[in-house]
Parts: sequence; C-alpha cells; structure tokens
Amino acid sequence: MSEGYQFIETGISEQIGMITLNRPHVLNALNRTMIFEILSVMESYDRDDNVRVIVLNGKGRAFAAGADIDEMANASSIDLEMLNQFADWDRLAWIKKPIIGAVHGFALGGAFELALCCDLLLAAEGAEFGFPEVNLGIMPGAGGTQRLTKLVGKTKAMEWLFTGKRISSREALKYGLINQIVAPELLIEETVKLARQIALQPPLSIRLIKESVLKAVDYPLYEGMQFERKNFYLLFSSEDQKEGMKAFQEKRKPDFKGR
Ligand code: DAK
Repeated sequence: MSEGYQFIETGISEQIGMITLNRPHVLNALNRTMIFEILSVMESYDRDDNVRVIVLNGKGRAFAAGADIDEMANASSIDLEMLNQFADWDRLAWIKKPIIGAVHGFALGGAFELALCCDLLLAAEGAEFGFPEVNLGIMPGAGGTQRLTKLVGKTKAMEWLFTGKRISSREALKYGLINQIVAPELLIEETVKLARQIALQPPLSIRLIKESVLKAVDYPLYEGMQFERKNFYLLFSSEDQKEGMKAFQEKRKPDFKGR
C-alpha cells in the first residue's frame, strides 16, 4: 500500500498498520503533503477490518524534527488561514483505532505534537522531545500548548515552551509523556510486541476504551462517567462480549471478531 505516497511508507502485517515517515535527508521534517498522506492512510487503516492497531515511526536518525521550516519560512498569516492545514491535523482526533508512536532521535515541534496525538508512546534511549517553536519566533499551533499542559501541568509546560529546551526520554517518562524507554535497536520490535498484544484484544472494547479515555481529558467527571456507562452498555450488544464471557466459562481462549 506504499505505492502512491511520496513521503511515507506503509504496510499491514499481523493486523498492525505501519506508517513510517520517510524524508530522512531532512530528519523527516513534516511538510503539508506528508501530513495529508499520514492522515489519508490513518483513515484508511481505521476503515480496514484487517488493521487493529496503527504504528507510527520515522526512518533514518529521527522520528521527525518538526514542521518543514523551508515550507513555512515565507508564509503569511493569510496563507496559513487560507490553506487551513490544521483541518488535516484535526482529523487525527477522529481516528478510532489505537495509535502507537515509536520515537527515536528527535520529536520536535510539530512532530512532538504528532507524538502527543498518539495513544501510546515508546521512546528509544537517547530520544529527545521539545517545542523549539519559540526559537523561531512562533509557538506551537497544532495542539502543543494544550495537550502538553493537560499532561504535565502548567508549570512544566511553561518552562518547556518558554525555553524551547529539549526533553530527554527519561524526563518524558518521569512526566508521563511516554509509556516506556527501550534500547534503540529494540524500538520497533518492542513497539510491534505491544501492538500485537493490543491487536489480540476485542476491537470494540479497545475502540470504546479509547473514546472514553479521551473524553476524560475534556469532560468533567460526572459527564465522563455517563459517557463511559453508555459505552459499557453498548458492548453488551456485541458478539465479542458473548464470546469473551463464554470462553471464560468454557476455559478456552476467546476468538474476538470485532462484532
Ligand atoms: N525543517 C526543514 N529542514 C530540517 C528541519 C526542519 N524542521 N530539521 C532538520 N532539517 C534539515 C537540516 O536543515 C539539515 O539539512 P541539510 O543542511 O543537510 O540540507 C538536515 O535536516 C539535518 O539536520 P541538521 O544538520 O541540523 O542535524 P543536527 O543533528 O545537527 O541537528 C536538530 C538536529 C533536530 C537539532 C536540528 O536539525 C534542528 O534544530 N532542526 C529544527 C528543529 C525545529 O525548529 N523544528 C521546527 C519547529 S516549528 C502547522 C503545524 C505544525 C507546525 C507549524 C504549522 N500548521 C498546520 C500550519 C509546527 C511547527 C514546528 O514544528
């Protein structure tokens, strides 16, 4: 399925849909076309019954070093408004399947924003995150100030956003930005291992868990719990709920179909 894409590589194996950023000569700097390609493939994976988990990683020596500065350098506010590129980024929030990011080298600026949109993140030892936008006279615009603050709180977010400093994978782990640090040579192996584990779970449960957890970020507790309850009830209409509970009673492994 890679054919036709200029800046990413794609492929499905063992129910895992891979997306590999592929502009290594510029550390996978994210240009407009690349973002459009990422979203197009994510949406096609989201519709594809053969995919249960999406994995995003980068080729070469970095996940990605942010948005393509050459593409932005001469843009005016009006260009940005008329191009409405944030509309593509916003589509990320609608992906229903779990997305696992595998970060090595750098995840800076827009790439950090992309990583923060992943549901789970593994980082290679030595990986660095950060928002260097301030050094360029701009600021994050694809959710960085909001998602980072919700995750780490105002104080750390201000420090990192004001200074543009790079955050080590250890610090990222300490602040709950990532799930795990792994040796660089094991990054893909460990990511795929985790993806495989999730791919074995009932897809509808995973889908509604993701939806419910994301609501927790935006909703007050009571509203979030009402939302959770509806999803809980919904799962009792699924074949997988019957299969999961029957398999338990029959002391065998369940065979989940996503129905
Ligand atoms: N854009 C374009 N080229 C880049 C790049 C980038 N972001 N990052 C690296 N490169 C290129 C370098 O220019 C260099 O190209 P050549 O000189 O070889 O032709 C090549 O990649 C290798 O980079 P370095 O030689 O610099 O490698 P080093 O190991 O020495 O340094 C570095 C690695 C990551 C520390 C450094 O490359 C660096 O500081 N890169 C820039 C980081 C940065 O400021 N990123 C952009 C932040 S602003 C938007 C959505 C999102 C955003 C904006 C708009 N809309 C929807 C409108 C997001 C904005 C940002 O991300």
